[in-house]
Amino acid sequence: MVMACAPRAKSQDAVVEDGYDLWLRYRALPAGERLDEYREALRSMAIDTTSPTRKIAADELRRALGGLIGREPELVAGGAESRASIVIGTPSSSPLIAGLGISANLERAGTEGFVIDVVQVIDNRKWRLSDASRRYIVIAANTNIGLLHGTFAFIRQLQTGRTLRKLYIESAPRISRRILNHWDNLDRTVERGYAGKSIWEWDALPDTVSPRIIDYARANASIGINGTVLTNVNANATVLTAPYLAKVKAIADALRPYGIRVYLTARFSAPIDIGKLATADPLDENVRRWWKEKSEEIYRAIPDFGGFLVKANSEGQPGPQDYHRTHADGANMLADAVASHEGIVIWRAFVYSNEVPVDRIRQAYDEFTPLDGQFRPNVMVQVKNGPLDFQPREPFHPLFGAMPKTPLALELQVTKEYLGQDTHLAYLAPLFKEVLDADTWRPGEGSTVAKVIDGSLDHHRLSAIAGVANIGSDRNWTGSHFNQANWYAFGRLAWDYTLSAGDIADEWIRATLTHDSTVVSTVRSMMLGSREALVNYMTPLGLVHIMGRNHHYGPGPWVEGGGRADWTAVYYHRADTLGIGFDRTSTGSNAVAQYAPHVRDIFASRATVPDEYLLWFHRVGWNERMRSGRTLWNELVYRYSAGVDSARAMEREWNTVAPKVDTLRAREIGDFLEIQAKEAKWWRDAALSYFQTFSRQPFPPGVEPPAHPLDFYL
Ligand code: GCW
Repeated sequence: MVMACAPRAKSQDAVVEDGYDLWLRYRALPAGERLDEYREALRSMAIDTTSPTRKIAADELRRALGGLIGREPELVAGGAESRASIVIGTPSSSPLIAGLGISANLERAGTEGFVIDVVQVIDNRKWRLSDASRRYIVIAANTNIGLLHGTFAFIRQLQTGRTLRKLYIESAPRISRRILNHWDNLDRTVERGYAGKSIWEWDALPDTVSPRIIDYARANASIGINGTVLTNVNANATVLTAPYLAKVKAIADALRPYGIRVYLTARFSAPIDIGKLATADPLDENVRRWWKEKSEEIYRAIPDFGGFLVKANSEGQPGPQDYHRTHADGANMLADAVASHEGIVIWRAFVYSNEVPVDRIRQAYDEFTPLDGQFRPNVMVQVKNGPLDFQPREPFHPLFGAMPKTPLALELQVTKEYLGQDTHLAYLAPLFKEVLDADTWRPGEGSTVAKVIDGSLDHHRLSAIAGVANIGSDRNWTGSHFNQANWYAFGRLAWDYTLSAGDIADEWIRATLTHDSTVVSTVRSMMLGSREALVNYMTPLGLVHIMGRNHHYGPGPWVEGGGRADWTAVYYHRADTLGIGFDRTSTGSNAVAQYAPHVRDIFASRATVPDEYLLWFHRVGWNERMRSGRTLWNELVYRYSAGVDSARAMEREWNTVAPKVDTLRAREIGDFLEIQAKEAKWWRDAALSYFQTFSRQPFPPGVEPPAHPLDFYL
């Protein structure tokens, strides 16, 4: 039955676009010079498909060209490589590539990178192309995985309409482990997931591996993600039992040809939960043996198992402190269990004790810095971008400048727990870049978080970045079309954090939505402004954690009481009739002292602290003057209102380009932007009505008053 409200397909809709194809959409490129160039240059390919990964690369390229230029390349038989227009291979799979003399370039590509070049080969010597009549596009790598990455990068060139004439790309990932963290439970619920159920169909596994897993692998490989933690950090030891390990093995086998390794979360009490031991004390011999044997069992099934991710002694999870041992004792015990297989342990620094302390955000630093230097070489400590919890904006975590002897992994949240979840458009590349580019100033200027986590600053062998996944069983994978861009941006930045947020948005739009230049530029500017808009209408000027209790979606600045103070809003904003903000300078909790002196001084002084972190570090009187010349109260009203204006503008801008986008997605995106604009006003009105009870001041003239009295919002 066709429902009355079903959108009528536009005449140009060839197929119903529902978002399933992500950025691997491969719809026909628009007619024009570029398409002609591609059709001329890309007629045939030579690739030895005897390896599963090379076969995947070949199939992907065939599919991409079939869609983008309307013609699949002919596969040239082995031995006749020089007749093909695209040659894909490693020096050992391709005699032509072996003879190209590009070993220095390939050396830089490492084990996962690649080289793409346009070359002419005459008498087995390589010539740069000038007026040549015969040229090859070469996708070369040292490994099959490198070839797959190179193939996807080449496809990206076509999707973004770049010329092939001067093509030369040499690329290798800056961070070696680029991992998604799924907070997926074994009952297929997803903690902080807003896109349906978990994609891991545990009941059907291991006999059936859903085709969605293969598409998940393709999507991740296309952006260079090479690891996935299947299970929630609030862990269930059942995943470590034999029947579940058989299921995990089936997933690992499916992901392996795409260069993706599987990791699991380890519940610290597993030796008790499933091992019948009386203790999980990390120094107990039986416990150590149990983990060793468990690890051997895992590696027998999954020889390239990545290792364990652990949340311990945090928010009620068991951990070594239950036995008066340290985080290092716990991590090292697990590290010893996986070391002989080159496994690693990723130990999370997101810890805070059950006794509510002076200032929760100080705790990870206080607990972990004394342990620097005590971890085994195969332990990484994974630190969230900010010291609190994935807020719309936080300053960078001070641990990034404080543990030089320990390889640190950066944990970002791709799922937008505190940023409007599935409905609101908030493109996160600017947030990710903000933390990657932040300068810790330890030991000196230029010591950015990016250089800490890529291992270069302190010469670590291990490097990692993690993104808490936003992926689920929803047809469009991520609950909204725009949320796909955050998965994409995470992968792209994990591979190369020097890419710009704008360029990544551009790629994503062209691959996912359309090539129409008006749509591209409109959507690009919407995306780039979206996170700042959200910060303004939710938590301007350094406010944090004023979302509703537990769900963290709508406004809840009035939330107080309940189990623990540091789960309430009032703990964080501290508003009263005198002012608002958390004093983290030396007159308050002094958390600012956790930064290097240069950074500390900037944050600690009212004269130099950036506006965006003002109320995070300072308590400010309602009538104090801001840089803008406005009083704090008026500035707050101004920022909240600016956020609403931006959300409304996004809705309007979308409506101008929506007719150029396929019907279903255009409508779904439009619906969510409408919700966002309404909810931005809800946020503004609720928060300002509440804060007004403290400021006791009117709204400045000309400002739209809240739609309802405060009671309405509570
Ligand atoms: O962001 C908070 C979430 C919890 C989460 C926790 C964590 C997995 O509200 O749902 O638990 O952080 O990162 O461990």
